[in-house]
Amino acid sequence: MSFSRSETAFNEAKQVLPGGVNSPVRAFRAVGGTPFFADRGEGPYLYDIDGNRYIDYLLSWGPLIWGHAHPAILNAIVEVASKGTSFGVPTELETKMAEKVVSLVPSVEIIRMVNSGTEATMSALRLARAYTKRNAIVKFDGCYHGHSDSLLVKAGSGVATFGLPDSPGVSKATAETTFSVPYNDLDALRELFQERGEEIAAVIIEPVAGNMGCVLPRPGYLQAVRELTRSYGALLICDEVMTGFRVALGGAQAYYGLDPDLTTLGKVIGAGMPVGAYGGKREIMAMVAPEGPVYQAGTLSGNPLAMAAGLKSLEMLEEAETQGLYKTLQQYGGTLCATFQEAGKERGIAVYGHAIGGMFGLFFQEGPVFDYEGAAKSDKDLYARFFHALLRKGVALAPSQLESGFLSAVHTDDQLQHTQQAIREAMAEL
Ligand code: KE4
Repeated sequence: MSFSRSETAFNEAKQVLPGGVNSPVRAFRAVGGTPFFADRGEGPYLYDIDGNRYIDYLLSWGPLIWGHAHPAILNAIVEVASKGTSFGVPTELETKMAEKVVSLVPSVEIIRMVNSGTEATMSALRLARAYTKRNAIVKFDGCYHGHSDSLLVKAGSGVATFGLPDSPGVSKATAETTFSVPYNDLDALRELFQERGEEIAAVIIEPVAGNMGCVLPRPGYLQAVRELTRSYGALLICDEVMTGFRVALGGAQAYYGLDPDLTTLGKVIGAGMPVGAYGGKREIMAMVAPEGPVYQAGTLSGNPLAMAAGLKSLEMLEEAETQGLYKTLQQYGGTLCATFQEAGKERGIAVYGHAIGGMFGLFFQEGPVFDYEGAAKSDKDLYARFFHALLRKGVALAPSQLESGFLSAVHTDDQLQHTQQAIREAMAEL
C-alpha cells in the first residue's frame, strides 16, 4: 500500500492548519505515522487519496451508523439543498426532527438543536446551573464531553477538591467549579456529595464511556448515580452524543432503564452533518430562551440540510430496529471482540475486548477495564502497531487505544470475515 499522496497532502495541510487537521485525533499522534486523507466513502468502506480501501470502524467517530454515502441520506440532503441551505427563520423540518427525537428518547420531552456535541453539553451545563441555582458540576476521569472550558478539567488532588485545568487557556476559576471523580466508583461520588453536595448543580456522565476506549458501567452503577443526584437536588445529564441511537434505539438510557433530567446528543442525529442537541424534562427546558431566561443561540442551529440527514437516519433506524438491527450490531461487535481475544491468547498477548450495541473496545491488557486508571494501563505501543498492521490489511480502527470502535448497519458478514482474518494476521505480526 502506498501512502505517498497522503504524506504530501499532510505536509501541505500543516502549512495552514494547526497540526494539519481540524480536530486533534485525526492527526494519528496516538498511533504515529501519517494520517491517510479520505477521498470518498461507500457503505462500510473508506477510500483514501492513494486509492487504498479500508473497512471502516471509525465511521467519523460515530455518526455514520448508516455507513458512508447512504443513497437515502444523500437524497434527503440533496432534495432539501435544492430549496436553499439556511433561512434564519423556523422550518417545519426542525419540528419534525424534534418530534422524532422526543418519540425515541424516553426522558426527552423538549429539545433544542445546536451544531456540535460540545455546544450541547456546554448549554446543558448552563441550564443546569440556572435551574438549580448552584455552580459546581461533576464529571468523571476519562469521560469527554467536548471542549468547553468547564469540561476541560482533570481531577484535583483529592476526591472532594475541585478540578485543575486540563488545557492551557482554561482559567483556574473555571476549573474550580468542576469536580472530577473516577468512573464506576460509587464511593468516590458519594463522598463528594456528602462533602459538597449542596454546591453541585449537575453530574454529567457518559452512560457507556467511549472516550477512554469503550468502558461499560458496573451493574447498578448508573441507577445509583441517579439516586444520589436526586437525593441532593442535583441534575443528572446523560451525555449520549456517542451512545445515542447507537447502543440502542432509545440510547444507553433505554438500554439501562435510566431516567436523566437532561440528555445531550450529537453524531448519529446528524448522520455526518453538523448537529448536536440537548433536551429533557419540560420544566427544565422551559428555562431556555426565548421561553425562559437562559440564553443560548446559533445561526445554523437546526440547519435544514443537517435536519434532513438526521431525520432520515433516525427514520431508517426506527424501521431497522424492528428488523433486529441492534441485535445484529451487538452480535457483529461481539464476534470481533471474541476474535481479538482468541488471537491475542494464541500469541500469549494480554488482550481484552467487549462490545455493546454498535460500539466496541479493544484493549491491549488483561482487563476488565472499569475506569480511566485501568484503561491507561493498556499497552499503547502494541495498539499502535496493531492499528497500522490492520490498516495495511484494509481495516481501519480508531487511531488511538483510548477511543472506541464503531459499527454500521451496512457492515455485512463479508467485511466481518475479512476483519477477523486481518485481526489474526495482524496479531501474529506483533
Ligand atoms: P463534538 O463537539 O466533537 O461534536 O462532540 C463532543 C463530544 C461530546 N460528548 C461525547 C460523549 C463525545 O464522544 C464527544 C466527541 N467525541 C470525540 C471522539 N472521542 C469526537 C472526535 C474528535 O474530537 O474529533
